[in-house]
Amino acid sequence: MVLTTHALSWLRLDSRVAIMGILNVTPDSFSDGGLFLDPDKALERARRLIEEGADIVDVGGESTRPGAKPVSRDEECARVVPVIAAIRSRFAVPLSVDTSDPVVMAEAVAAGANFINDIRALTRPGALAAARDLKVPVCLMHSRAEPGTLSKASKETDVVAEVRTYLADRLAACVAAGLDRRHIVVDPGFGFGKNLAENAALMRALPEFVGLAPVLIGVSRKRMAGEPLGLPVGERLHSSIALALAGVSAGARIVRVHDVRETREAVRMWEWLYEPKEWVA
Ligand code: 9MG
Repeated sequence: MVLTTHALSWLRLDSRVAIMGILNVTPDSFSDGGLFLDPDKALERARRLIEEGADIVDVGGESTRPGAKPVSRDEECARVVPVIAAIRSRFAVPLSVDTSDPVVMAEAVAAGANFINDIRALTRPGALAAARDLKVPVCLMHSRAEPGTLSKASKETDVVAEVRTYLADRLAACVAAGLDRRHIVVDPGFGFGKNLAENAALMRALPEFVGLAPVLIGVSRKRMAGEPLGLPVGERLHSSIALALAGVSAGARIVRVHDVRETREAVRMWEWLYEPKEWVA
């Protein structure tokens, strides 16, 4: 599927919140590692996400959980490219590739991806140029550290100012490099090197980010959805939905989740209440 309309208009973010379904093609992701490494299982997972109403499916081949092993470029391509190609040959759903590597970006887009989700905000060598040349929308996420060291990275700083400044700077770097500003989405990176209090502060301050670009949030099953209530990873559905709705109330327009159907219903109810004129089922 080639999404030719300009910028992100195909996600219709002005009229609804988009649900991004997570497809981890990894052996070691924190909540579903190893479940979808087999391409047939990955395709089945994609089918389910689409049936449940995902507006975009995010395919990733590198785990970002603390302690995760780095993955080589070849291995990352081998994990995500055939899966993206297989989904694209069967479904018209927009597809996102969760990667920081410029070669993986290019191969994924050639296989049918329409969006780049980069937890390193295009800071890897060659990533800015690749995103510019590929001309697909990009999510720039803030992270304080490499995934393997995430939980040790929190600092004694004003996290909101730090993240806002970082995202504004990366946005400016992208525009200076020739990316279309309308192609850019920002994400404060919940959990990425931030402690619980910092994650909470970022959620409360989310309205300060919406002036930069459309905001994407990822809170699904994360530590901040578990630790405050003492919930293990497998029991974080309701708390994840509560956080997703807090984010939507604060202005987030894309929500990255494992549990599409449940989150979508909650978000659509919120829209029915608070954005009735624009509400689309
Ligand atoms: C890949 N990945 C894991 N968590 C994420 C989050 O919070 N945001 C984005 N954009 N990507 C994420």
